[in-house]
Amino acid sequence: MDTIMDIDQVIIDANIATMVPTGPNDEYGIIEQGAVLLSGDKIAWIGPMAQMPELDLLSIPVYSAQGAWLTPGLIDCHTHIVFGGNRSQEFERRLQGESYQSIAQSGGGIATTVRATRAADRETLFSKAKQRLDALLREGVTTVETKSGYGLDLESELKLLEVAAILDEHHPISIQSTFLGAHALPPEYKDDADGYIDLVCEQMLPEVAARKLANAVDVFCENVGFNQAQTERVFKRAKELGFNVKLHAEQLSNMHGTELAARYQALSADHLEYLDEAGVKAMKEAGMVAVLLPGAFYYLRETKYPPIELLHQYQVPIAIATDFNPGTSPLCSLLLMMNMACTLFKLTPGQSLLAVTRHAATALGLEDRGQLAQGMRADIALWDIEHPSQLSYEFGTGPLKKLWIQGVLSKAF
Ligand code: DI6
Ligand code: FE
Repeated sequence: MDTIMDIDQVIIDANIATMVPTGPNDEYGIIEQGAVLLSGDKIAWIGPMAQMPELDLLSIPVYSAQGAWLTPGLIDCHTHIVFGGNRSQEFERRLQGESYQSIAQSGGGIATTVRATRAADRETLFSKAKQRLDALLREGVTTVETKSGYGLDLESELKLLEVAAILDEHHPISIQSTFLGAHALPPEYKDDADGYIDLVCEQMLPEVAARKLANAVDVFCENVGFNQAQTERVFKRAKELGFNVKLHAEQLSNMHGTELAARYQALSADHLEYLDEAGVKAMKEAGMVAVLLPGAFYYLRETKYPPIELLHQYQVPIAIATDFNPGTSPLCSLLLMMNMACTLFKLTPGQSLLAVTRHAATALGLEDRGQLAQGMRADIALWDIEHPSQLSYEFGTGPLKKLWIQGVLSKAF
């Protein structure tokens, strides 16, 4: 048997949460007393040890999980990890009573980060973003999506995407880049949002496409961001250039951006606190993923909850992510987000693990990861836990024991 000869690593004596559900009562897809056979960067076989194909184990590295748990490597499907500076002083102002919006109106907020990002060199941007990726890696994260959007001119947006490409090359985590040129209005285009959208569509998008610097295109559709018509112009151009699209939608108000995103077959709509039933229905019909961001909800002390019940009722897949960014979610922990998704958004621990594995992969249009199954990427986390619900239940105990990314055992442990 060819496949068996190609096996180069074996993990035995593991309890496995495959995240391939076997029925309505098994959200984890559990294999007890299981084994995984790796061939290069892929999973060649997975199943109960009792059914494992015969192998010459003396010639292959064998890792015993000693009854600990394997899950797919976690996926953080919405972040903004590449930017300059930080906004701790604006945090102090917020604590003294100023609102996020009023700080933005006085020239702070995203504009503060744009100034710091434009001034930063590639090395500084790289080393700061690397620290954040290292923190996620220590929590079993193997894929991270990151957006541009703090440069807001051609050169600075390209700089952010180039840093993301260098991180992808030099860091074990797999990086998926999203172009978010339409994040906010830069100072040069104050009072001329349509003029800035011209720049995004006519210069930035073609350049990003030509240099293959992003997999997807996102827009901040909001009363403090861009309106429906502007969002649609970006989506049209992005689709012409072959990009997937996704949207920051209904975070602070209901702009009906989600329905627009559905018309453009967006992969996901993200945030969604102000989403209504028509929007949920549109997501279902378009096969979109709802990406919920409990860190931003918590950090802004939001009181309007995303329509969780409706999302469940219409069976819209839910993903969760850190939204790591300097303004509304400086929280670099996906395990914390899993806990918050349960405590704040009433997800079950099983739904929360699905939200950072299978559904997060779908939100990025990636079919080769997010589940442990034959043929998938060998992105595998080994946890010192007694049940996968423990990943959402407790926080701060560092339960990760080992991590394989594309079959390579990470050196961080
Ligand atoms: N929504 C958010 O929560 C962040 N961006 C966005 O579109 C906020 C970004 C920031 O304040 O820096
Ligand atoms: Fe975001």
